[in-house]
Amino acid sequence: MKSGFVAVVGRANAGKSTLINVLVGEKVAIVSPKPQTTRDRILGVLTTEDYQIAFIDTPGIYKADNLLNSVMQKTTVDSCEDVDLVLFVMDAHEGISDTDRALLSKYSNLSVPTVLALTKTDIMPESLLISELKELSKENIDIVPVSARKNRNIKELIKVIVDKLPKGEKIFEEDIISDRSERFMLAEIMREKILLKFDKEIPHGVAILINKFALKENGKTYEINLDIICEKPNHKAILIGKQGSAIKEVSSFARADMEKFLGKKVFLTTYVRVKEDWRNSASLMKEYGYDIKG
Ligand SMILES: Nc1nc2c(ncn2[C@@H]2O[C@H](COP(=O)(O)OP(=O)(O)OP(=O)(O)O)[C@@H](O)[C@H]2O)c(=O)[nH]1
Ligand SMILES: [Mg+2]
Repeated sequence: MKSGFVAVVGRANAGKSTLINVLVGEKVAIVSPKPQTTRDRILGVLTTEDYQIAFIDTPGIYKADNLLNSVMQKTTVDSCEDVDLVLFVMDAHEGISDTDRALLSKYSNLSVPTVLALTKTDIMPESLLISELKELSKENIDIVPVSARKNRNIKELIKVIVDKLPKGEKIFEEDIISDRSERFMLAEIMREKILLKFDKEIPHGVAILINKFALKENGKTYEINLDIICEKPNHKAILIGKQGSAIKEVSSFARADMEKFLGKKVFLTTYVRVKEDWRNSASLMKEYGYDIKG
C-alpha cells in the first residue's frame, strides 16, 4: 500500500481544480475560466486497494494586491510543507512563459519529488506540445501531458504519482473524498455561479456567508439562506440586475447544483450586502470563513 499528500500548485487558471476533480472522480473544487477561483486549501482524496492519494488543491499563483490575495498566496506556500510530492500544473496551450520557467525551477527544487502535468492538451496543436516537451525534458523531472476535460492520460499521471509516493497505510477512511463541510461546498457553489455570470472585479470581490442551512421538518427540503457580500454599491446593483433578474438567474443555477449535491430539494434565499473593502479587513475575512491567523 502506498499513501501520501500531494500539493497541486501552479499559476492561477492553469487547470488545477479541474484536474483534481477528474483525478478524484468527484467535484470537490469549483472551476471557472477566471483566475483566482480557488481561495482555500481543499482536499480531494483518491482511494483504491493499492494506494491513497490526498490531493491538496491550492489558490493559483498570482500577484497579490490585497489582504485576501496575500492570504491565498500564503496558503499555497504553506500547502507545500510536509507533503510527499508536488504536482505542478502548467497550462500547456498557453506556451511556456518566463514566469512558468521561474516557478518550475522553484518547485522542482523542493526536498520532495515534483511531477509536472502539462494540461489543456486538447486545445493545442501537437507540434507545440512536442516542442514544449523537448524544452522541459532538460528539467530532469517527470512530465505528463494530460487533458482533464477529455480525461486524457489521467491514469498515466496517477501511475507516475503513485510510483513516487512512500509506502504507508491509509490516512483517511475509504469513503472520505474531501475535508470540506457541506456549508463550505454550498458557499462555493454560489460563488462559482457568480464567477461564471459576472465579469471583472465583481466576482473577485464577492464572499458568501451561509446564515441558515437546515432540513425542514418534512425531511425533504433544505432551507438555505445566504448573504452575497460585495465591495461596492454599484457592484450590488449589477449583482441584483434589473428587477432582480441577475440574482434570480444565478440563484436558480446555484439551487440546481445544491440540490444535486445534497440529494434533496432546496429552498434558497439570497441577500446582497455591501461591505466596502472587506478583502483588506482581517476581521471580516475571518467572519466569511477565510483562514486568517490570530
Ligand atoms: N480545454 C481545456 N480546458 C480546461 C482543462 N482543464 C481546465 N480547463 C479550463 O481552464 C479554466 C480554469 O480551470 P480551473 O480548474 O478553475 O483552474 P485553476 O488552476 O484551479 O484556477 P485557480 O483556482 O484560479 O488558480 C476553466 O475554464 C476550465 O474549464 C483542460 O484539460 N482542457
Ligand atoms: Mg482552482
